Amino acid sequence: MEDAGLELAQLVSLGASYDAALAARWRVLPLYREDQPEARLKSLAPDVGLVVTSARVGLNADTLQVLPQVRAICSWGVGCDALPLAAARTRGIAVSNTPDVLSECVADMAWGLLLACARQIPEGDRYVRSGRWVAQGKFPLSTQVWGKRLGVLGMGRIGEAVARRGQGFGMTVRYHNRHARTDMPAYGYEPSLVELARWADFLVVACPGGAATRHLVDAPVLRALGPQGMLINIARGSVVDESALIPLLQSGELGGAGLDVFEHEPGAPEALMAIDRTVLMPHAASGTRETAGKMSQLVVDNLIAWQQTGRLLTPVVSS
Ligand code: 8YV
Repeated sequence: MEDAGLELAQLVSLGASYDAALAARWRVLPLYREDQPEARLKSLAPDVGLVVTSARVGLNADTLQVLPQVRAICSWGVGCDALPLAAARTRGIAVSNTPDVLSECVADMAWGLLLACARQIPEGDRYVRSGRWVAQGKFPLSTQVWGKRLGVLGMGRIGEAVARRGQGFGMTVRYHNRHARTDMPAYGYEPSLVELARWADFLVVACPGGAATRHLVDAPVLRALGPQGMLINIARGSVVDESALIPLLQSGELGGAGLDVFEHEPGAPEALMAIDRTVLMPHAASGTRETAGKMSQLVVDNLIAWQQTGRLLTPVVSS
C-alpha cells in the first residue's frame, strides 16, 4: 500500500459512482463542493497526499508548494497545460492524465466542426428556422469536403484519429509535428506549418497547448490557409492567435473557422459570434456521456494502480 492514511483532495467531481469508488478507498475531501476549491486545498495543506483535478481546473504550482505530502496528481482530461508538471517532476510527484479514451470523440467533434463549416450547416439551420428559405429561396453554395486536402497540426493520438477519418472522405492528408513520424507512411510530413497551411483546404489543430505552442497559428499561417481555407481547433485556444484570426475572418482572407476552444474560457469573443462563417462550441469535444465515463474510470484506475503498485497506468511523461 503506497498511500495508507493519505487524504485525497478532489478538486473536481468524477460523477457519483466514481466519487463513491474513491470514497470507499481513501479519506476524500470533496473540495469541488466549495466555492473556491483550490484556496480551500491550500488551507488544508499538510495531510493531502493525492489530488484529483481536471485538464480544465488544473493545479497551480504555488498551491503544490504548500502541500508537502502530495505523492500523486491524477487529472481528468488529456491536456497538461494547467498542471504543475515541472514542480511535480522536481519533487518526484507522479502525474497522470486520461489519454486515448477521448481521442475518437474529440476527432468526431473536429469532423463535426469541419463539415459544419464547409457545408454551412448552422447557417442553413438558421436559414430554415428564420423563414428565409421560404422568403428568399435557394441557399447559397457551400464548400466540398470529400477528396480535399486535410492538414493536421500535431500528429498525436487525436491528430491520428482526425487523419483516419479524412481517409474515409477520400482526402489527402499531410501533417506538421515537431518530428516526422516513421510509422505513418500514408500521411505526408510538412516541416513548415506555413507551407502546410498553404497546401491545405482544412487545417485541424490537434497539438498540445502550453508555452511551446502558444500562437503557433498566427497571421502568416492563417493568410497561407487563405480565403478558401478553413481552420478547425479542438486543441487549445492558446495555439491560435485570436487577434489575428478575427480580422482575417472579417475581411474574408480566411474562409471559415470551427472552434471548440478559445483563448479566454469560458466564453468566446463577440467578434467571432458576429461572423457567419464560424461554428463555435463550448469546449465540449470530449464531452460525450460514454467518453466522460471512460475518463472518470481511468482516473479511478490510475489511483488504484498507484495504491497497489506505486505506479500510475497513464503517467504524463513531460519533456
Ligand atoms: C475536457 C480537454 O473537456 O482533455 C482535455 O484536455 O480539454 C477536454 O477533454 C476538459 O478540458 C477536461 O477538464
